[in-house]
Amino acid sequence: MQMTLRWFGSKHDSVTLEQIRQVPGVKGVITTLYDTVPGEAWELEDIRALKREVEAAGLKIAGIESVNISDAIKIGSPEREEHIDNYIKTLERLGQEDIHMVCYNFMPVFDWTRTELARKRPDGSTVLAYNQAAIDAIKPEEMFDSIKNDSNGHVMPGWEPERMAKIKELFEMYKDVDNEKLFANLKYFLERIMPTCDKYDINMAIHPDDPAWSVFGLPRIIINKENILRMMKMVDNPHNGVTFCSGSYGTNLENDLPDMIRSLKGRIHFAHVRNLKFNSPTDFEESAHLSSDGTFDMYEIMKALYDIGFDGPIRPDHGRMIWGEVALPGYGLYDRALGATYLNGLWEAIEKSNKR
Ligand SMILES: [Mn+2]
Repeated sequence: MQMTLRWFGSKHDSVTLEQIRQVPGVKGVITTLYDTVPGEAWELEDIRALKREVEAAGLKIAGIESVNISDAIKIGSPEREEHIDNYIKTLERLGQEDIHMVCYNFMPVFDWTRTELARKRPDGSTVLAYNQAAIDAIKPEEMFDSIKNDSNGHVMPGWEPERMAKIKELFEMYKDVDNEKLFANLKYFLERIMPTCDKYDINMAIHPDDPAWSVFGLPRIIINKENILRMMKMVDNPHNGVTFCSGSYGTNLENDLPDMIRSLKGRIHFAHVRNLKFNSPTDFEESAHLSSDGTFDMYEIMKALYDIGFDGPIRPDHGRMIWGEVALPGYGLYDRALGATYLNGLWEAIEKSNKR
């Protein structure tokens, strides 16, 4: 595996490449072009400029998170043809620049949902949290206001104001899209892009839905072992793969995370590893990475990744806000650096004990 951190670009991120470079074992970043619009092709020159900037700091681009999928592609409306053609152009240009992993998601309207961005834990740290009762009590448009007011002045990825201004319109667009239709539209998209992925050796890594169940009545398909294996079979190409995100699949306590990892051997192209602490099955918060601070056995998760021969990029995903840091919620430097170091330690121990 290659340890990485997500980086939101010099324009948006309070964490610098120079800081990331000093986290032990981190050699790459996961990033994207933040000013692009889903459905449009990325310019080669913009990709090159991003690459130059990252490489000048002594790091490499280990993958893109995300090249976003337009609503037309998810809904299956006529503009999807042009949007998929543009997606293919983006993939070709990434491949030409030696970038071979692309994360994306196929969630309608919301990329991810939390009800609190700064829940205080007993140690004084603040974390992102989710409470189903809070979701049930509000309308989607109110959800956006609470995210906006809670995000330390940053624009949260997936919650851009331009997009959220159209929220009612978005719900209307998805009204005829159920789980089966979403599966069919995903299959259509993947079949169109796979020849390009084969040509440029690009691993597509779908991110699970977060939380792993329907919110506000919207369809959700990338939520459990059964559905993800269905997706792997429906387009049976090794480039059609998965981002294994423990914190997203793990929102549903019925998901057996190590078992899911083992069943996806050869198809996990990217891993997000973090822990959650459950206060009840429908109320959880993002704890420190350490097993004993949360609900998951992080050793078993890393062991399963090791056992299937996982060699792709991995990142500690979200962290707590600690030591007075002010940053994008979930994406401060300090706790993610602790997370990376802990995961590196687990990996070293697993590797060495396996070789004895
Ligand atoms: Mn994730």
